[in-house]
Amino acid sequence: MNQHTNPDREARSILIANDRGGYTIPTEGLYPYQWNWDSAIAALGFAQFDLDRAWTEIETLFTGQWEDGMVPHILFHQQDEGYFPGPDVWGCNGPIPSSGIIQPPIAATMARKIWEQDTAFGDARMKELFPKLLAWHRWIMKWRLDEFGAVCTTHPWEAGRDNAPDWDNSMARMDASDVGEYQRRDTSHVNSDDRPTKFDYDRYIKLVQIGRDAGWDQQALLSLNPFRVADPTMTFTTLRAARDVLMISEKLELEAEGLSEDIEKLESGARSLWNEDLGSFDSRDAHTGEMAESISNASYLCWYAGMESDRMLKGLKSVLETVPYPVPSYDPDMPKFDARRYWRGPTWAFMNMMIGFGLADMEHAQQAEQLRQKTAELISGYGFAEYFDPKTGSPAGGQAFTWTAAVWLHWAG
Ligand code: 2M8
Repeated sequence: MNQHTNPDREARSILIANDRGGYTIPTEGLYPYQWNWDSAIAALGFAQFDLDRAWTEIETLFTGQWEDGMVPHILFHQQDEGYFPGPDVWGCNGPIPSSGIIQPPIAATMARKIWEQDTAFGDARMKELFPKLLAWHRWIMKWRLDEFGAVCTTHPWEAGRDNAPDWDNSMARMDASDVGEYQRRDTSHVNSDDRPTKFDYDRYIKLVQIGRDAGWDQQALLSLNPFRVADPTMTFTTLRAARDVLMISEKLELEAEGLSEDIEKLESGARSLWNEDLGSFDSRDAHTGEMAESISNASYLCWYAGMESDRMLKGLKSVLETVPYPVPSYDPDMPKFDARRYWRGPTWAFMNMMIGFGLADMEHAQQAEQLRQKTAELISGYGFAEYFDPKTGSPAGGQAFTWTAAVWLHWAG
């Protein structure tokens, strides 16, 4: 452990150093573009010392919004050879070169927090942003729901938990034998043992090819895309965003027709992800109906979405007692747990923060505080890494990472 003596200062300098003018890259080298949910978290970090810059982060993200309301998962503002797949591989036609998928819609929730903090200009900035937030919500309701009202991810990158065990069975059913040659860039920046495997990467790229060949036509992709999994990340974040958008519309007297019905639909969708045998919220393959049997950190986002669960609380209490640096992205008692391989075990500080928001909102103040303190210990002890080994705390992935710095400033520190 290497104590970081002035984490406040360090966190601010990371945000400033990763600022590319109106948007923030997750980390130098590995991720040189604007990522959707990373930006929403970055905005919370900026809000602690520069509210104007916080709004700008989210506003820049929405400059990439497609005409139909979709907000891409990556905006390629400036070409950079250090990342693959770049804009040419995605072949999209939005207002800014971008990817063709989304990420968990947390922007509305983080924007609400900034709006509540900004008593001077908050209302004006929010009124501008609001129709864009609503359009994105409606796009998700139109294209991503399964028959039960749960929200699907159509690419492992869409849920943001790239190589989570949740997708293993669905990925194994996919044929990527004709994906062709390509050159990964991620493993030239960080240790390949900490990254997704080639088996997974072939399928990530194959899915991009399928989307591009279909011109990112969502109607066509409903049948063409072999990967469609209803998952807790997409479902809980969409539900929470819908609640926040509704609340904002009421306060600012803005039109938001149909939102209450959407919330009801999403609540039943969220309940449909409950796996009684596992005792957890889980993912479900939308093509086969098969549950993934995965307890992940996304399962614990139920409170963030306003869903109470005694079983989840019991599970979380045990994780807080038994795992030195919680919350692991995958249950350490399960055979597929891997302490360093990305979303198959490691702890992610920003996920902790969102779990913490939910716990605090639903009157589990003690667990929220315990999680906050443990996250603070992790960051002040091991630095601003992309993610951490939940058993030893050892840092992994990219360094000087934007969302870890933002979490420190807004919540943990
Ligand atoms: C990771 O995902 C990107 C693809 O989107 C990658 O591995 O290339 C994930 O951890 C994702 O959640 C995150 O938003 C992104 C940037 O930090 O990196």
